[in-house]
Amino acid sequence: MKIGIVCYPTFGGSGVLATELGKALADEGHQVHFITYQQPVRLNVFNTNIFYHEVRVPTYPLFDYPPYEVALASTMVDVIMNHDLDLLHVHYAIPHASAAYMAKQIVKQKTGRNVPVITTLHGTDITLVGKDKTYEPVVTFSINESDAITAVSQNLKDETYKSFPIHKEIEVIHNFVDVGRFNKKPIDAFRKVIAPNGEKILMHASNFRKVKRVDDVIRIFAALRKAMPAKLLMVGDGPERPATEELVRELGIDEDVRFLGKQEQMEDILAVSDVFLLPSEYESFGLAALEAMAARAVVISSNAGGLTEINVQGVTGFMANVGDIEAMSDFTINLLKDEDKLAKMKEAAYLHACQFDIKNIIPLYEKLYSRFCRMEPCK
Ligand code: GMT
Repeated sequence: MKIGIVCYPTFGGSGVLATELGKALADEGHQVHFITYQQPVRLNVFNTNIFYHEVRVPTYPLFDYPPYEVALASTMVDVIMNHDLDLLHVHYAIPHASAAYMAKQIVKQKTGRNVPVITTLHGTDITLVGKDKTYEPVVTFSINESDAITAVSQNLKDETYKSFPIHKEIEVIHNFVDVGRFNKKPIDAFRKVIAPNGEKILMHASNFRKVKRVDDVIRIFAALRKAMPAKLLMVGDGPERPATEELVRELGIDEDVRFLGKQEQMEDILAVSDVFLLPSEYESFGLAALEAMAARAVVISSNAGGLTEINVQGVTGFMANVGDIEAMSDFTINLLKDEDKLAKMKEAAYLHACQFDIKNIIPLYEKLYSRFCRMEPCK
């Protein structure tokens, strides 16, 4: 099939998922056209089935806010018509679902063709931004007008029905991970630099937004440091980073915490990590935690949103209520003091992540697409 994929090209989970999906579909022989304002960060391969179309947003002195959605819809029209796309798959409702609706109507008027639009809901497009009154009517309309809607977890599906008058079926297709990529041997030299005395290594990765509760990560680690030597790797960047770095200095643990900024080689960093901390206020799914599990890191997280659909209490990790720093610290300390338990849980995390392997999830998307195939054979 010829599939158009629209996503945010940045480090966020929705962009990562959409890019990995497109790459896997291209490997399966589909022609994949990415339509984004920038080359997606994980689109770092050469594949003759992959095409990238940049959305250019010309500016004009009159525009305080350049009309990105109009430029995006126009680029979609151009790509659909010139590359004869079979369908559009948009990731993150705002503004991708409404731009897709507009593009669909334009193509219909010009050619009579009804191009199917599939919208995948990822999380904050529903739970934070989408609910805002400023966006809600357009979000509701464009979700309802999509030909198929998927959500990355059961929790997100439930949240969507709770918050928006959606009258269509939302299908749950869980996020996935390429287990083969993350199941890597640790690079000894890297481990030695980070933890020269064999200290345990903890890690957190996010966009450092309030919803991630990054200060809880630091406080959990500070409690652990009182009990035993350890190191913490903080991966990613975002608005909360300066305050987090300040907290680390205030708590006197700056010798043991490294801020690595945005990183592409997540598999190498995860491979040396024993524990992954994700105490978020909300996660529709928690793709970063799943990638950590595939790399054999035990996940200590909150029990918010879809995290309970991937982290298994006492088996692959441990979960506590949002903000319960004490419970998350106690578990971390007990775990890291017990080598046998740590080894068992690391293996269990890996085995559980295998259920979400890319090989199991891609066919679900292909099955969904095949419902919209035109008369010619698919692929
Ligand atoms: O976590 C973020 O703030 C980024 C956001 C995104 O859209 O890139 O992530 C959301 O989508 C991911 C991929 O489906 C999910 O794994 C994250 O849990 C979800 N984030 C939230 O719900 C806060």
